[in-house]
Amino acid sequence: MRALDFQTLDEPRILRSLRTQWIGRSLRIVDECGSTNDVAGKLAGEDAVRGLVVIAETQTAGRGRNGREWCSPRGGVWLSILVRPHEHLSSISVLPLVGALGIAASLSENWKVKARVRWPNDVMINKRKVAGVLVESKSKGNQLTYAVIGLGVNANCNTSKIESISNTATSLFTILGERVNREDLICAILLHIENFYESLSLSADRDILQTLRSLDCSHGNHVKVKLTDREVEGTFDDYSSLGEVRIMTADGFESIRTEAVVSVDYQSN
Ligand code: BT5
Repeated sequence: MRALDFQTLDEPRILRSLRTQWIGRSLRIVDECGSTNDVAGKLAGEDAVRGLVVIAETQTAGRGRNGREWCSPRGGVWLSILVRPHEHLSSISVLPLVGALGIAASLSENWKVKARVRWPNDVMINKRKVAGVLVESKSKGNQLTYAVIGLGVNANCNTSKIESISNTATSLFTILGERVNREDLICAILLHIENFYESLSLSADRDILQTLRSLDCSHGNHVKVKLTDREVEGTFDDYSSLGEVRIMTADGFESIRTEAVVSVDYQSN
């Protein structure tokens, strides 16, 4: 395994390689921040354009869902995308899957690793978490003002050295045995996410669902899903739509809307 190398990200190099129309065309790279989601949210309130991407070399207070900690050492890819979904998105609950799918598709196509989406917001390789997605949003009345899609990808970091996640996480560096070019990785992920996002606005959810099923690893797993008002236990069956899944329980199939999910505990993954 080659040594880890923390060459810093270069904005002009990213912009030269980027093939997107609007995601990442406005780019802010910082060395360190608390959370890129907070920086993007603050800029959103200052009229930043949709598609703004904020990237940090390291985060001091990276977070996951429900206030869980997200370890963000140097060498990873920690970024947030600002989107301003209009009428075409009845619910932003599909955005974590769009983020996870964008990451899994990039890793599978461009780096030939078997990266799989684990509902609702994880990307797994060899049953270990290589990436996670955190979507946060702001509304005015019942009108969504903006959403921030936060992506954390363990690129060139050594997760086995971080005690809290050493048994559950992995990194591309660990899997491939060499470091990846993070600028290429960022460009590939942003392009995939833009394409999936555009498909949403064209109501081509069916196409995304098909890709999702081909890159999913949730099916067949025993899950305990904590919802806002109850808990559902059973076997993950399938996605009914991008925002809804079916769980086979002891009493038959139960449909769950992703927006009602507080946490998912995978018992046999
Ligand atoms: C997530 O939450 O997976 C969402 C992670 C989103 C991180 C990005 S980085 C850029 C942006 N800015 C932020 O502050 N956040 C976003 P969740 O499903 O709740 O998973 C959190 C759990 O994953 C933790 O409780 C740990 O067990 C585990 N974990 C923490 N750091 C990890 C890492 N680097 N790799 C793999 N697993 C990790």
